[in-house]
Amino acid sequence: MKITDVKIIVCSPGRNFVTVKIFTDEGLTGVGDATLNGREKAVVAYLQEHLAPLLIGRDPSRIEDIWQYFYKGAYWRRGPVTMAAIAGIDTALWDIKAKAANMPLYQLFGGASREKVLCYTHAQGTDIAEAVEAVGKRIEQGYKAIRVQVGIPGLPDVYGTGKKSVTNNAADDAFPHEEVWSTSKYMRHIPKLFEAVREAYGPDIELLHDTHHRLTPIEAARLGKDLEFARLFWLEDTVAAEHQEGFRLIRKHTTTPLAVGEVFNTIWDARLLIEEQLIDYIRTTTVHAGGITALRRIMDFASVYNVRTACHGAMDMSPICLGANLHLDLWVPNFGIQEYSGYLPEILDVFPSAWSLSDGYLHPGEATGHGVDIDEKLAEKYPYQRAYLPVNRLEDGTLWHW
Ligand code: EZ4
Ligand code: CO
Repeated sequence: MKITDVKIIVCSPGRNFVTVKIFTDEGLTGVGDATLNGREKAVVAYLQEHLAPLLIGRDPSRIEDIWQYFYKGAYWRRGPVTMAAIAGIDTALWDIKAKAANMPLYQLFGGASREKVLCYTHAQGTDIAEAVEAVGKRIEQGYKAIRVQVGIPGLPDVYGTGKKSVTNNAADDAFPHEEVWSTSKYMRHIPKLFEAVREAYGPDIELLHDTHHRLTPIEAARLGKDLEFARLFWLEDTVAAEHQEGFRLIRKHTTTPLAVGEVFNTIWDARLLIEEQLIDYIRTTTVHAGGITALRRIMDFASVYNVRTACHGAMDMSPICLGANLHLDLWVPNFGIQEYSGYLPEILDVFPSAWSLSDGYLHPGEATGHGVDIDEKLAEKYPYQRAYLPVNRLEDGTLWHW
């Protein structure tokens, strides 16, 4: 088999998505997600100008060699743009390989290790009462694990807690939305949120919380301690993990489980965190960590150290990324949980998917390949719109992590 053409498809059915479609001389095609939220066009250029031309005429079954060719062969390794571009190609090649084998992708990894994939979804509110109510709705929908975020008194709006932040898309603005942040106000309020949620729904429901990298290690240590009573499933992204050693300090002080890694691009970003067992869950996901080839390697490495998997799965990764993740999730022995924030109906129309959700569990389905496709005709109806995630500043105007 030979690769005959590579198409880069950009569409925006509510969110921007970059999709790689690879064509072969035997008529099989494969698709992969290459979306890098807020920097989409950089990946498009990287793919179109530098990678796609080098794929023509290659044997699509040589996935590992193609991965190494683009990773080692570039001299310039790693980085979100490079790794999202490689991921798009790699995912499309695995799709083709599984279709050629006439199997669902998880069979190529070694088959299913479980019947279904536990997922967690999001619930949020501008205040505690609203957040508690939102959790109740998610429980009614069958979810077993819920990430809860809440607005903070004294701060105008906080990412992931209100209407605007739910889509966090600035398509109608010329500039990213700017939010105001105060760590001390936040730290005082969050334990009250989880007191109220536990009070309302008891101990059985799994609860998670995401801090979006805004704390220092000692602040994270304190928050972890303050939340121990709530028995969280995890506390996510407490600090920016460029400084992996920072997690040693957090770990020393709290038994609240820790998750990090949605912005990691390679195994090297997580090496120390995993080797020293400084985290409990690694959040790397197919599209941002170099594809299935690279994510599988991270997952196997993590298994040696009892670190479990928890692929990032918010709406800014396409249903193709979720589909690919779910095949890994169904197989991976050290599976933890899969994030699932749901998709707008327009997105699901553009990306027909074999995966399904039932009673709080996902399943990748039994279609051959990874089971997700793109309706190119429909995608054309949703042209790209420049859009950004918000920006975060302290009350004095200092630009902050988020
Ligand atoms: O903010 O995907 O765990 N999920 C998250 C997401 C991220 C977005 C950023 O692109 O943190 O909501
Ligand atoms: Co997160």
